[in-house]
Amino acid sequence: MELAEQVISKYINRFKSQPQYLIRAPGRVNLLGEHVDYNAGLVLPAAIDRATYIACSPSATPHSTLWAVDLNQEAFFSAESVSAKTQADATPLPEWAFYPAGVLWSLRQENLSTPAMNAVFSSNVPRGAGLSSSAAVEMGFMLAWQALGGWEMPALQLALLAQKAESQYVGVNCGIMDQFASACGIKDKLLLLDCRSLEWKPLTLPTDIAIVIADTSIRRKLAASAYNERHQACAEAVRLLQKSLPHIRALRDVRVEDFNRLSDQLPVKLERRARHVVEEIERMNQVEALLSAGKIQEFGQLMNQCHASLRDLYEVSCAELNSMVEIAQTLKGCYGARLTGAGFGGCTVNLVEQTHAENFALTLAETYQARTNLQPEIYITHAARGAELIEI
Ligand code: NG1
Repeated sequence: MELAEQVISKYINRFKSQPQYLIRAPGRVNLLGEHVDYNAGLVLPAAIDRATYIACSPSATPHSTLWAVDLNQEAFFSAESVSAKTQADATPLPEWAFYPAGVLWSLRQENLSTPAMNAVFSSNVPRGAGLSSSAAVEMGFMLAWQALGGWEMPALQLALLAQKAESQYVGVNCGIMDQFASACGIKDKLLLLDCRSLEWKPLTLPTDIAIVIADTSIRRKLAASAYNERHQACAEAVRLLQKSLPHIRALRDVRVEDFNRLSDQLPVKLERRARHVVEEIERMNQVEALLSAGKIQEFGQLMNQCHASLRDLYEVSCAELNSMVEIAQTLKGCYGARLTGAGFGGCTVNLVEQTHAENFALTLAETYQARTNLQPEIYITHAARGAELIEI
């Protein structure tokens, strides 16, 4: 049974009625522009064909009741209780409930109507794998409360409110990329987003190129604190560079030549972190021209350079991600391979010639398993539409 049908049938069993709404909100994969969204740079994500599905209806109780099918846990909370980060009976919110509770908190700050709901949800975006399972949950509940509250807001505005939930309520000081991609995805398109102006445009990959996701099966540990630490390092680098470049507001504003000239003003570790960002933003400046001209080989080279930089300078890779990338880069038909998302475990993204994609996936899985003794999951993905209400 499809996941959408499963959540509907579980809803009917649990709440003894038909759900009023069904929502689908996708995860995302990022092709290039990693760890630059919170440095005001450009990113290139696509929504993917894996998503969170939510079946929901208004509730007659004063609190919302949510069943997370994948964890087989329920939480119940109200607008008042989430302000105190608790459930309606004052017990602590379970960790997974911070995402929907954060959405409720963020919407209440805007004084938007957020009626209590009964909801059942499930996701096939792997958790902690760099594919934005959290943004999928957040965007799903954004749409749920939008439908139940009877108000409407542009998708990008919803994404900004979801980002606020993640950074100020959940406590991961993230950029806008994930929520944007989940909200604004377009079928078969990559999304080139300027994280400063929030202007964006769809870009097309040639039809004979496949996007292959390879899940190392390693899940992140302590990723939130390491992520926040990288964020702080970038802010600190800006502060130090401002002594020579007073006009800069973010690492986006530092040109590679200026950085090279001034890099010895930064402590060694901070220099490596900032160099990744400055050079990655420079790589991103080439993307539109390369993709418009169909120069996939050159684009793939940028992906490979990005991985090396995340591994050696930003230090967010791990042995398993490096193995997956090294193997992929030797295989026939592979233009580029790199870790995707925050890193510290999770998935790689690979651009592969369509005719070689099946073989690529098979050989990559076999070789990775032989080398690491771990069972990876490898799949060919397609850029998908963003979060939406589905007719039931
Ligand atoms: P993932 O991999 O989904 O955790 C994180 C951030 C993004 C972005 C990337 C790195 C969250 C929720 N999202 O993505 O904003 O900074 O890392 O490019 O932490």
